[in-house]
Amino acid sequence: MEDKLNHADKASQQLAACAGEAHIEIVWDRYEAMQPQCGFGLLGICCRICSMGPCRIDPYGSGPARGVCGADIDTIAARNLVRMIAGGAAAHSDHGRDIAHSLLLAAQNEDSDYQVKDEEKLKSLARVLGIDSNGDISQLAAEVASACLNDFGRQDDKGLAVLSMAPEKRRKIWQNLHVTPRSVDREIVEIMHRTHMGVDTDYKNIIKQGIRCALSDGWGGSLIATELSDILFGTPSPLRSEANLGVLSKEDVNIIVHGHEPTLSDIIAVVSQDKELKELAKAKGAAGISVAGICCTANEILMRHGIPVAGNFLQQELALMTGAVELMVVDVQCLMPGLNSVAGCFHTKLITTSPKAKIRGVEHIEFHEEKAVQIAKQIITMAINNFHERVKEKVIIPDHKEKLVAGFSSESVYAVLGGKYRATYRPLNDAVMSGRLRGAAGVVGCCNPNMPYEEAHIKMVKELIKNDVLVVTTGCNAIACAKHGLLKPEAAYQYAGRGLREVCNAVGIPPVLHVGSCVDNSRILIILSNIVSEGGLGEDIADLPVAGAAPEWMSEKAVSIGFYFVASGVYTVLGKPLPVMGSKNLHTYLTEEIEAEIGGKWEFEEDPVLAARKMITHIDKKRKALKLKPCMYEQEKSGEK
Ligand code: SF4
Ligand code: MSK
Repeated sequence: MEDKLNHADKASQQLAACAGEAHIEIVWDRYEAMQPQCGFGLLGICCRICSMGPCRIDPYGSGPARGVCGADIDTIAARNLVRMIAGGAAAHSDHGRDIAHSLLLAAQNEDSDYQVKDEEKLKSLARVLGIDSNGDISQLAAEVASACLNDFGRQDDKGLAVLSMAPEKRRKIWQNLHVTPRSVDREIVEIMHRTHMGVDTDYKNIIKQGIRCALSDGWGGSLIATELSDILFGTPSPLRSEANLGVLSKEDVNIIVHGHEPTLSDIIAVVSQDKELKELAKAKGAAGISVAGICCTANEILMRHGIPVAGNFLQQELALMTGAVELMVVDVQCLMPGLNSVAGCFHTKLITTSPKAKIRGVEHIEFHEEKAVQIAKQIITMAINNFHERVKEKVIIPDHKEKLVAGFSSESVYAVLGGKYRATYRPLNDAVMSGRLRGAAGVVGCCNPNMPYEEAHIKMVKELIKNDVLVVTTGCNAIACAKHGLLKPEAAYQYAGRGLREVCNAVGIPPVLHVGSCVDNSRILIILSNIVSEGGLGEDIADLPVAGAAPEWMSEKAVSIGFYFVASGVYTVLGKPLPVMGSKNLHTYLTEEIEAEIGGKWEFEEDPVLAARKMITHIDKKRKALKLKPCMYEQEKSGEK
């Protein structure tokens, strides 16, 4: 396990060692026990879609070249891949649907615990959807929520209403390729249909549907999740906070919220400030109540409330290893079933809240929007009442945390760059055009025990900012960057190239901008769209000097995210490859041929510095195509080297 944690933050190293000493099994132990993993699975060439199989094709030609039904290696790999897209798009989009329902409920019930927090954003989305934005706010919220819900189950072929937020040229490309998403649910269903035994066998045609489904996630379900969350919970603006396991408190009742959805966690963040609950905590011997987050639920409440982040995906069990967590409440996605056994070694109560995500043997308190405050109070009270069970001798809170600035959104980027009086992307476009900024990169995604923990995230981001590439980040990469000090404005002095440093200095931003949770990758799409509309950098996202990466990806959601970036025209790099390496044709299609059709393509590169260099080469290629001067301080840097 040690080699996987050599580059990890000190808090994770310390608690992983404690788990080892106490013989408490955590994710890295289970990963080691699972070796060697199935080569056919890794290469994507095992099919178990029907019961004539499972069928495995040997890519080196020994053994049958086709499955029992006659499916070849390309068909099998493509079908497996697009089913991953369907899984990822479903997760994001179901999240989006739930937020739309929450907004509708809030609009219809004046006693609701939720209310519209960003009326301007509501009106602006209403205009995008062709809804008259004047009049009563509740009425408007209901109309917008209904229009968004309609995008999940439309039966016509007109395309999602929210797609109008994409640049026109891009939408035309999708139309010509027949990949314009028609409805969010339909594209997921159609993947499941097409990949059923004996339906679509042409690997390129299968990938086409994968693209349509991924687009229905990025420009549909995820975008709806982000836009409506901002309307309901507030659009983030820059704020300060802290990250890493050292944010847990020795004296307070510690509550960790984990998962992805903001509906309960946002209320917990607010209700934890309740005077009566604070007094109850004091009466039980605690100094107060501390809330901290894990994974994207953490990002949601960090962005809007400045609630500190305890950690990312691979730290969920480590957080419990502190022995200082009274209660961990989870909603959906990225929850390790192994949490329960670690919690069982301590006094920690683990609570599930979504009917979609129960864990056997774990107490379930079902969340209902209609009783949001009541349920939040019930959960916080449980945590307070559990404080006296904390065993002081077992408490190990690492002395490691980092300061950060988060809360960037497509709107706050406008305001930060353009100033209070003239919110605009012009300074950003000008900085790119003058060569002060070389370009921008979205570095996002999970962490994975199959790679040294966070090494690729940090090395890649540092290499990019050193070369004047502004980085925008979400999800677990954002938390990794926070823990390693890259979300502080001061990081620009330490790590950024001269051009990026000048830009960061001028507007007081870090060289890495945290734009939110996994669904908030849609913010990156909107930022790219806004840069195109601002003018001077081409007419389409594919023209921009930008690139994307998920250096330590793990989940199906990352596959869907990657595909919607590629399909939006972005060169996108993964650390470990997609499970397509068994199919030469599919691999060549995704990493080479697809670019001519859609403007973006995949790259697989495990070395994070080399991967960053490839992204920079791509960015330079795009600058050249736009006839822009090379990066302003390039000469100077080559002198330094
Ligand atoms: Fe085998 Fe074809 Fe069935 Fe897949 S669909 S398991 S390749 S017979
Ligand atoms: S939480 S999907 S491990 S980024 Fe969104 Fe992190 Fe990946 Fe989950």
